[in-house]
Amino acid sequence: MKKQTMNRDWIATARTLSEALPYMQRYSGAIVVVKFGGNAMGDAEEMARFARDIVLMRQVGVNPVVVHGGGPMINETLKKLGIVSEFKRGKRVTDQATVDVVEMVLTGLVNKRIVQAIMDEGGRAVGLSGKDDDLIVCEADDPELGFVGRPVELNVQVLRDLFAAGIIPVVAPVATGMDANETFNVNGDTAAGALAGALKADRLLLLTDVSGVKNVEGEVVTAMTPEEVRAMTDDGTIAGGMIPKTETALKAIEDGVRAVVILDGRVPNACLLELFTEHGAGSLIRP
Ligand code: X2W
Repeated sequence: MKKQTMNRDWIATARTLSEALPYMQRYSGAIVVVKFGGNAMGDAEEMARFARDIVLMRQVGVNPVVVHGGGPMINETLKKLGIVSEFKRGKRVTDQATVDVVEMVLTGLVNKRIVQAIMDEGGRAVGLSGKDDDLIVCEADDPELGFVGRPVELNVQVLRDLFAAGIIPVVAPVATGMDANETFNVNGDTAAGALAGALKADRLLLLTDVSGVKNVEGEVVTAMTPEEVRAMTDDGTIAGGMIPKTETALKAIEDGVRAVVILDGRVPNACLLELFTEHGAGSLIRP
């Protein structure tokens, strides 16, 4: 009995691989930007599973770019240091002391953990922030928010150089300014959308801790056009924390990204489910 069950499992595994072939062919050479939010990161095991998916993508010829967040990790360090932090319209009000902590936590702790996790799974990863090779140059987003940046110039050649070398770029959303010595804190979704737009990426995957965009009945909408997203925002169906994500998605599509998917990063192998199976995951937004 036991032997038979085992045989069935292996046959199913082989079939899954076989069924993935058309998807692997479709995405071979594609650029896929993956936003890995702080809330989607979870424990070491979940981090390892995410890293494994990214390494698999690279292995089958996809060019993945990981853009990470780390809001909860920034909160924890600010708390330890006794620095009070508040958010306005989903963005952290960032003074000089805060931007120093943001840069330390994101480009240090969080970025290197992800790089290490990818290396541990047998991939090659290099971590960089928006400052490296002037990848993301920002202007102040809104005077009320302090050192929060809005990307105005993207220099993505360094990412293409890394793709050509088979290296997975891991980007921390900290940017440089137009003036010397400026440092900006950039919302992770905004940074991922801007990079995906500049790369004209085939896919932008926004990994979060909700299952997707929901309709009035509370069901996840699996496919939407930008027009439908606008209508659902106008009538209040899309609200709260989902708004910055759908806004990022619409802007990325305007900039030339082929499709954006908002999906639950806590679902095991979320990226593989989306890219390499018929099932897909979360909400796909495409013209
Ligand atoms: C974010 C950057 C990190 C981020 C912050 O300071 O929290 C702004 O709000 P998640 O984990 O993706 O939320 N920056 C301007 O986006 O992290």
